Amino acid sequence: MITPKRQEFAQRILVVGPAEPVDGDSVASTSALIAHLRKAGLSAYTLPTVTMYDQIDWILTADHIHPSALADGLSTPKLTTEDLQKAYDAVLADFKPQEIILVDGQPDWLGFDPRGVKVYTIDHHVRKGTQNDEHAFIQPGPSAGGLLIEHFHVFEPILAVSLLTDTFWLRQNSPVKAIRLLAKLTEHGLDDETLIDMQALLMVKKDPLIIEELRRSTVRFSKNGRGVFTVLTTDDAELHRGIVGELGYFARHLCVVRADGYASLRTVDRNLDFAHLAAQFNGGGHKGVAAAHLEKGGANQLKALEEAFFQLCDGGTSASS
Ligand SMILES: [Mn+2]
Repeated sequence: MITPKRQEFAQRILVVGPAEPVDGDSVASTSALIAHLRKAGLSAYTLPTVTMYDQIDWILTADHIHPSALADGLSTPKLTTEDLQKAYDAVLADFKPQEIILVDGQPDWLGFDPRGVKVYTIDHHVRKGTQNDEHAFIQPGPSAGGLLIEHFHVFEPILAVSLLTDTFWLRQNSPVKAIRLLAKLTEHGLDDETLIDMQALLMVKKDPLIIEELRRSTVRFSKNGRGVFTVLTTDDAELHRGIVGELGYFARHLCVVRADGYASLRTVDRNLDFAHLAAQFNGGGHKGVAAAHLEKGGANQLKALEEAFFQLCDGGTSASS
């Protein structure tokens, strides 16, 4: 087993996920690491997030966020912020974190200028290679929370959320490893009641606006019908997420582009590599789940992404069909 080079943490720590995507892994890992560090007598907080989804909005509470970032104008009642830099600067001035720990994202996904405070990254996105030094612990795994369990001995039950959501309920992304790590959590307080409650909270009713937005959107299928390319009229992150979920019932490969240029790519085909495709459009991720960032209203870029996506869909071989 790989032991992190870095063993000790500073007294005042700011724990954050990447600015985007905010997901079950980034939020649960942030919550778990804060709880773990506080139990060790350290002072740990996070920042408001740029977006939040109903399914996971119960995981981070006001208690996790540094009070300086909760001031009027810096964060909303939903504990999100429109200006991550401003929120960070307020915390920097009052709390003076000695270091920032970024969980579940590459260093350049921080989303704000750390103003010289050193950043330590714990991530399971390994496209740019693994790393284990004073700057980062980047190793493959089912989720960033999984790395916290296995390598940092963080056993907070909330990490079950990180493993379930990042493996899509043990369907992909090292599910057997995820099962082993979940088993470890059961030795540290994860019981039936907790796991049932967590899963109930993660399931929310679908928003009927998903159907309306789908009607307004441009939806095109690849020649073989296995891929769908969708351009939304909204940049609402929650609707975008809902539509990605729905389209998964219709196609094996998805690309859903938000009006602000954020694009989600997904496939259930292990022979396709969407991380590589996303990397050509200012993004990254995993082979099966990746995200790209287009310029807002960049018609040429959009066309290029659509062509490259359909080329993969139509040319890519399929393992199971
Ligand atoms: Mn993750």
